[in-house]
Amino acid sequence: MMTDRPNRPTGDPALQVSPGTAHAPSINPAARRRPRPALPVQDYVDGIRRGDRGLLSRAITLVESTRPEHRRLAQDILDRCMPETGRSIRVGITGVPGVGKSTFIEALGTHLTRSGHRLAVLAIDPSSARSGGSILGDKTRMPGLSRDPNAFIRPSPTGGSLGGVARSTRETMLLCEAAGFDVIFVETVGVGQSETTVASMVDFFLLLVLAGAGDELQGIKRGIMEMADAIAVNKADGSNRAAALEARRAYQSALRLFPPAESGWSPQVLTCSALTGEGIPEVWATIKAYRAQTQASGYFTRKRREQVRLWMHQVIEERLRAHFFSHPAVRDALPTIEADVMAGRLAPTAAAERLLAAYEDRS
Ligand SMILES: Nc1nc2c(ncn2[C@@H]2O[C@H](COP(=O)(O)OP(=O)(O)O)[C@@H](O)[C@H]2O)c(=O)[nH]1
Ligand SMILES: [Mg+2]
Repeated sequence: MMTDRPNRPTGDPALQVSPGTAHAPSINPAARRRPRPALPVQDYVDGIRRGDRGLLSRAITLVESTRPEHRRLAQDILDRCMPETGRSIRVGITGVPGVGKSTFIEALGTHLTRSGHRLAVLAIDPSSARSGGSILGDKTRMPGLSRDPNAFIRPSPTGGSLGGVARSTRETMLLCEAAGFDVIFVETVGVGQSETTVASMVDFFLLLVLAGAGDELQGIKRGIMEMADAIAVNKADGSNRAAALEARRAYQSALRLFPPAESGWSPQVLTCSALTGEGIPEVWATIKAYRAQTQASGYFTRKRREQVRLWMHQVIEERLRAHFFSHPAVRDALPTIEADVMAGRLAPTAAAERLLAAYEDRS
């Protein structure tokens, strides 16, 4: 067998350029199709530390992989990167499709990189496998950031549960911090459980909304508003400006009805235009004010500590659940017991006990 070792006397260079060699053309395409072999752990770590985007991307691919050997390697890389993590401000950004998230990230992002920040844009979109494209797939809405050497855009991993996507996004965030990115945006689409997940991994949660004809508060779940550290009414431009200011007042009164946040921070309502850039620096000023206030009070650090504690517990719960359901005894018994429960022949608690007993007996 041929190997990739360069000093092996196979005559590769001659084969590659010789038009009359039958085997040469088939060797290289085949070599390209092989998955790239993993590097030693320290190569990734050194690469990430010096901000090598290629190695950062490859490490993220390992983090997203489901193969056990990739996962182990990813954990080793993360382990060694840990001392370099945490020195960023993590901002979650949510809002319904069409509200202008991508345009907003482009506007605020370029504002930040121009003033010397390094920005990583990540996403959580568990629907991306189904919809066939990640919410960050529309890089056309971020033409500046896509080409910006101080910005790094990583779409949501496709497939997998929300828990799995969340885990890899959290770990990707840490790798980006180790690579020197000091601002992290985590984008999510305004549906389902993904907001709660994003809120659980960021310092600051921003909700983008639109002005509507008197129905501003419709369609936005109270729970999402309650998580927001700021609400920005986007598209406050042209003939929409007055309506945006009206919406701002409506959100301000709505927020006043909520109990005071544990952070001690009063959520702000702003207006902005991602298209014209108006109000964008003010959104950043609000984020910085939040950081200053909560760092001074100690809440910033407390919140992060609590987040990693909960993260650890989530990993344990997910691992145990997966172990339970993949256990042969459980897999064998589950269909019958489920049918018995659904037919009312067996009480749910008794059924669960039976399955747990089967799992514990044979594990
Ligand atoms: N007038 C106006 N249009 C905007 C603004 N921000 C985004 N848009 C437009 O709204 C549409 C959806 O924007 P997009 O960023 O893709 O929204 P996303 O689905 O939330 O990512 C696009 O046509 C944008 O050009 C804004 O501030 N003002
Ligand atoms: Mg978008």
